[in-house]
Amino acid sequence: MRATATAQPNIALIKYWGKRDSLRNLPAVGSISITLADLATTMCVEFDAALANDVLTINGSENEAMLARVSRCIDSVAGEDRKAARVSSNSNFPIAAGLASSASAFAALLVAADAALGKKDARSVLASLAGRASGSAARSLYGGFVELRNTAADIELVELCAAPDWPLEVVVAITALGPKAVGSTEAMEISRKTSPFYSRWIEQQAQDLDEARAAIAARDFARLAAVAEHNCLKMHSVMWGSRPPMIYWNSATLACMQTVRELQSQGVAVFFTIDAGPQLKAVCEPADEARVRDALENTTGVEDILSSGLGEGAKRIADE
Ligand code: 2P0
Repeated sequence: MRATATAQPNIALIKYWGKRDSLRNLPAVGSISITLADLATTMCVEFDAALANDVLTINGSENEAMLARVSRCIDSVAGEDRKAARVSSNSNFPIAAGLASSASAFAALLVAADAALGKKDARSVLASLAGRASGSAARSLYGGFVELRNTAADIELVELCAAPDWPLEVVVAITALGPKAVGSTEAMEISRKTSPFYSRWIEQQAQDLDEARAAIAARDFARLAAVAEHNCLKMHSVMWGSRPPMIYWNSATLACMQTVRELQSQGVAVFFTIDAGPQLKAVCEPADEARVRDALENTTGVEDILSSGLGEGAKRIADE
């Protein structure tokens, strides 16, 4: 009753921000993301009748803070009447760095728990359960360009384009490490309750999704760049207009945006996106990766750079 799985974080180009059902963690809007290749979380789950309670280890240290969420996620696939589990999670990138570590963690957790139980649930079922644990985690079950759609009572995931069919690179400029002041779950609720822009955000999402889907189908970089930057800045406008306001950027985030603008003016095919944190993610074509990386590395306030191509969805791997 032991299995190991790996999953990569994903970066939303058309963002998920807001919930229509907090209890079931159903998003208010659809979203489109790209799954990364080189950053990964590996999760090992072992059910053991000799254990009294679930035990969670993250990067080698026992972790109490995330344990309840992890246990609930295992219950969702195993049922509550189950053996306790020993869970160990290892990521090759900084967690709490605004890189959606919860997405790769819960996607890998569900694949590993399902395999350890010998259940062989469909990917779509695991994606739906991952979404209950963390909205963005549903997308990490799939690779390449992934759309999360709302259905009447649930979500469904569609792989719009496999990773090798449109190779892009993501360069992440890390401007500050450490946990965010307000977590996404709480921030989304504050936006829903207080931002005067929230209802327009919800109303306009379908047209941004249509535009991004068409750009991806046509492999039209400029078209995707325009709608992705627009959607990102619109999401942040919702946050800035909330009470209290939620400003996740720092001065280096803005400096990185300026760097991307300068690269664009020099004819480089690159665009930025920013999530609920201060890191800037620059998306570009592989031929421009070194130039984009170099420009961001030399931007004031950038502490570290990570980069990755696009990869596959969560999968089981051999036990370590
Ligand atoms: C996204 N974010 O689409 C958006 C953009 C942050 C900004 O999904 O409450 O950790 O656990 O469902 O998935 C981050 O929120 O939120 C997120 P919950 P999650 O990637």
